[in-house]
Amino acid sequence: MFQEVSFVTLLMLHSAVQSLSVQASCRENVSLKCQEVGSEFGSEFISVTWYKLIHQNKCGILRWGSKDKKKPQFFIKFNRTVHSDQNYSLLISAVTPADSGTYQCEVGAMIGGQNKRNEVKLDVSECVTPAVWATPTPVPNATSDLSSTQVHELPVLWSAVIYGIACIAKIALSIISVLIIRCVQSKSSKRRQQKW
Ligand SMILES: *[C@@H]1O[C@H](CO)[C@@H](O)[C@H](O)[C@H]1NC(C)=O
Ligand SMILES: *[C@@H]1O[C@H](CO)[C@@H](O)[C@H](O)[C@H]1NC(C)=O
Ligand SMILES: *[C@@H]1O[C@H](CO)[C@@H](O)[C@H](O)[C@H]1NC(C)=O
Ligand SMILES: CC(=O)N[C@H]1CO[C@H](CO)[C@@H](O)[C@@H]1O
Repeated sequence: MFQEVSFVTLLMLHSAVQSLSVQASCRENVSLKCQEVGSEFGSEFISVTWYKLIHQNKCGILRWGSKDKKKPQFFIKFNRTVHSDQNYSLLISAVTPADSGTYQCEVGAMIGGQNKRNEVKLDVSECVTPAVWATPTPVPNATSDLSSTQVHELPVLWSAVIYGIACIAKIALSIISVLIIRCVQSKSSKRRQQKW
């Protein structure tokens, strides 16, 4: 009975993905550790691959293969420049909130062994714009200036509309009056013709 229980817990330990959370601030250089390497397997693995989970899909980043464990190969699809760090760590320099997400390190075992992976959740804090940008124009005054210009712009807009309406009215009036004059003229000329 005891043996069965320990066997079950062992299975659970093996299937569970180790998860680690890493907090980083904007523009920091972050090195994500592949915990599975070196601890249990030693050099008994054939590959180490880093992935990023994007919309539940594993997107390959880089892989150290069996041929050359010193030089990793980079996946072209992953369009963010990263570097390899010591002990199969993933080095992401100058991180931004876009780099936040779940990264997976997968260790390919030798035949007969078991592949292992661990997960690292990276959370990058919001980037604060440098103070240099904020100093030249204090914000409260800028907003009050904006609102005052909006207030000024509204009458200008209205006077333009009214002016436009007045113009159209004038044009319409003159057209109507011209038409009336012509109508009257043609009627009177017809009358004159009838008279003669
Ligand atoms: C991050 O790494 C780059 C070189 O890749 C270095 O120039 C820069 O100073 C590092 N930044 C920090 C905050 O360590
Ligand atoms: C990477 O690709 C995504 C879309 O797949 C795009 O939004 C992003 O701008 C790209 N980044 C770079 C650095 O090319
Ligand atoms: C890499 O692993 C070796 C052996 O486990 C250790 O001595 C060394 O400090 C590690 N290097 C880094 C940068 O973690
Ligand atoms: C020109 C002007 O209105 N300056 C003001 C900007 O706002 C600060 C504080 O909000 C005031 O102290 C300034 O007088």
